[in-house]
Amino acid sequence: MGKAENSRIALPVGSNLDRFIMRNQEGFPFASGELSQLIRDLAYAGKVVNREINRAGLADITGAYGAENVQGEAQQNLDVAADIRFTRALKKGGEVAAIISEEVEDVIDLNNPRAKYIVAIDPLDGSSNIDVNVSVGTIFSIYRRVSPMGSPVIKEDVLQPGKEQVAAGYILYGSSTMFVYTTGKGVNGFTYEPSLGEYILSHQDMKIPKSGSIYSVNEGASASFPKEVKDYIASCKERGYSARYIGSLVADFHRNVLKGGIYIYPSTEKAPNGKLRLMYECNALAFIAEEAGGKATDGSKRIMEIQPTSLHQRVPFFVGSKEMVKEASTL
Ligand code: P6P
Repeated sequence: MGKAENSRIALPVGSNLDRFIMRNQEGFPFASGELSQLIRDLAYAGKVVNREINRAGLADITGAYGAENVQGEAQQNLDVAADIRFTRALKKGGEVAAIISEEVEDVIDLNNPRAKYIVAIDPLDGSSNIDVNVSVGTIFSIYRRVSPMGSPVIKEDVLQPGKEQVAAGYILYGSSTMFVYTTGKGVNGFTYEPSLGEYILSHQDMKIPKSGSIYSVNEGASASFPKEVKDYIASCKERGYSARYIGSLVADFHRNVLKGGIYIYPSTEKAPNGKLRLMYECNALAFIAEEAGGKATDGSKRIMEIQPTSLHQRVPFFVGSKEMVKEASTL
């Protein structure tokens, strides 16, 4: 796929995602449509998951599944359901060679000989919030495989630094459901209209304000925060900033993109390397943040420069308005 041209895609707000994807593809002279189809497959699975979340309380699919994921976290029924939906959609779509999922310990090799892409996904982030009707999200990164198509997927295909992403996005299941993504030509947001079954362009060329007055961090863990994080949070309080922490990364991130702000999950006593996972949470949101004019670090270096060493690797995460992340990071 050729280097994306600099032109931003201009479509009237109100266009649907499908038309936008096709217009976006025109900006990649060598594109043959596989990435476009892959994004459609993800968007479709998001519609199915959205429906299941919206009726979770009625269909008795909330609550714990009764098993733990590879992280040792109690899986919620909807974690498992969402993982199945996305895996099935990507397998059927035929564009994906392998998946890295928060819910599955090893790489899911789809044995698809003509697939070019690797997807890293958190099918349902913040799922424990579903039972209390708080927004949750799906986060995904898309990479091109480095080994020849048709050959077995290898470590180098899946452990790629975030700067190699060809696309990334999130689906926010909130008061409305939104599909937000980038292919390296800016960030665009689509609001789902259930009566039409369509995602409609509602937030064109999203930009994070250079600075802001919102900080998102779980201060319950602040006793063991690194000193520079404690000092930064103290400075936010001195400046009268607002503390906003939903406990769902996608929801906190999305609000900070729109209003300006910083989300921090630093290293803590309980999570010495931070809690969030590089491959299917931090890299995707870092790509989006940078494409929207923001910044993402692990507190000292750019998230997308980090060479992953394991599928479920955790890193400290500082993301949001460029000036705020710079100030909070010891760059
Ligand atoms: P804590 C949800 O489990 C999640 O991965 C993110 O969505 C959220 O921001 C964070 O963890 C919340 O973690 O330790 O503050 O409850």
